[in-house]
Amino acid sequence: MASFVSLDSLSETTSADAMRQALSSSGCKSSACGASGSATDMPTELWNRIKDHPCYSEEAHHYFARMHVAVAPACNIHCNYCNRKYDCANESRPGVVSEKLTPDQAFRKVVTVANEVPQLSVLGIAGPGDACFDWKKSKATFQLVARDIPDIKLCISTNGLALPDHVDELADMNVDHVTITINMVDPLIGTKIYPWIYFEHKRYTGLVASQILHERQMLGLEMLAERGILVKVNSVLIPGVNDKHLAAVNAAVKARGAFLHNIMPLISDPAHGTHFGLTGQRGPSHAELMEVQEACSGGVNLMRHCRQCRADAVGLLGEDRGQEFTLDQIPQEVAYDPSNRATYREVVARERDDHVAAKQEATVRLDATDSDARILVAVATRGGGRVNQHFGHAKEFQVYEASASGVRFIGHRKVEDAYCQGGFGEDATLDSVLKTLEGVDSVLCAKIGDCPQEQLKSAGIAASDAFAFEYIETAISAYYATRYGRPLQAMIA
Ligand code: CLF
Ligand code: SF4
Repeated sequence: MASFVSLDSLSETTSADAMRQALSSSGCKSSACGASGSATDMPTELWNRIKDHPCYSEEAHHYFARMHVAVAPACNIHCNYCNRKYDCANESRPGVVSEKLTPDQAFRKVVTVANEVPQLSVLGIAGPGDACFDWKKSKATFQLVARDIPDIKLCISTNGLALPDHVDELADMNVDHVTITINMVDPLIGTKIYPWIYFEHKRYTGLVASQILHERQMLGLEMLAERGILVKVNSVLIPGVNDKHLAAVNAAVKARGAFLHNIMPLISDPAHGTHFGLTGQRGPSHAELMEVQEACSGGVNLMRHCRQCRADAVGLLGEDRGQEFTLDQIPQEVAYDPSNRATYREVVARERDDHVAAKQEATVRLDATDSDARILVAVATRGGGRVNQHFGHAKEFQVYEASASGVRFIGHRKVEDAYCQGGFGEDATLDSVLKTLEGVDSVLCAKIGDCPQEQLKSAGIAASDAFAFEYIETAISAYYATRYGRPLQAMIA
């Protein structure tokens, strides 16, 4: 259980002090706070700041959407996993290019999306270069949007080199969520990742470059934490380069007040034209990623639901509606209408209360099984925290660990090609789905045909649509109880 910091104790200090106290005395020691936490696990003030942010709260990502605007193309460092033709790979999937926008175009796009996507809660700037180096455009965009949509959360992602120069302005603009990509705290390791940096009108290479970058990242993090701004640290896991080092990164950023640590697998492909891609540097397997996450457990809370989205991503994490909002589809004149978002929030508030009750029931049901079994369950979901997607339509599965002690979110697995193509199942794509599901014991979905169900069974994976449209925790606990517990009827009664 998380240790709890009472609201009374928070009210005796300043907001920033309170937040630091809350982070150091509850969140960061607990596996419940941060990405996987909920209203019952943390101080109310902290929960209110993350509950609608799909990246900072795993629970929120079932309900709320983010959008990125690609207003910041310039960058001041070079990363060996980056090709400057594409978006910043520190926050975005490498190999994708976004349509670059001016602040005015970005503003029109945000208003258009806010009117049409009621789930929208966060505006992020994550490139396509570095949002703090290309500061004027990032700042102008935030100012325009905050003027018309004051309740939208502003979020920024940076490599950290220029960050200390803008911390005060970020605080003044109410930017409450900042991501810094920190891949090392040992500059020697940095030399394998960063060939050069550009700092104070000068280019640096080798150890000096990494030393400067490291110092600026640590300074930026400390300055943000001092001001009570929530900092997420992204680290790109590069096997053989920093895999054994990320636990030290986790400890270092924890000591400086980071709120979350997101360990992202390197995506490396010769077709992306990056140094790592061209020199055969591979990315980690699912198992290697889980091993590093395990090595970091007990430190800063880990984000496990990142989708490595594009610098122009729009929608719930895991879906990308960016192509519906390209510049040619955005009206020249736009006016913000808050009604859709307001109605959606009322509905979500009710749904969330229901969901909390369902989770509590699931915990009781699992506990009653008294079983030693620990299984991985993959869920097909379109959002809302429910098992609500057809097996054949799933482009990703959310993976949970189920045991008598509870249901724990582990991460997601992307599917190269959904099984159902044009209304029919494809054997070729089923092979790739099976590979995606490696190590998973069971699949829960809204519907599955006899044929794929049999093939999954032959591969040792049970599949069921018996819990369609239930909350994920309800479905998993009921499924687990049917396999390992007393008869389901007795559990539910
Ligand atoms: Fe964007 Fe990043 Fe803000 Fe989220 S994304 S700037 S914190 S609003 Fe989220 Fe996308 Fe992962 Fe980033 S899923 S890549 S962590
Ligand atoms: Fe590329 Fe981003 Fe690194 Fe700049 S910070 S080099 S845009 S990955």
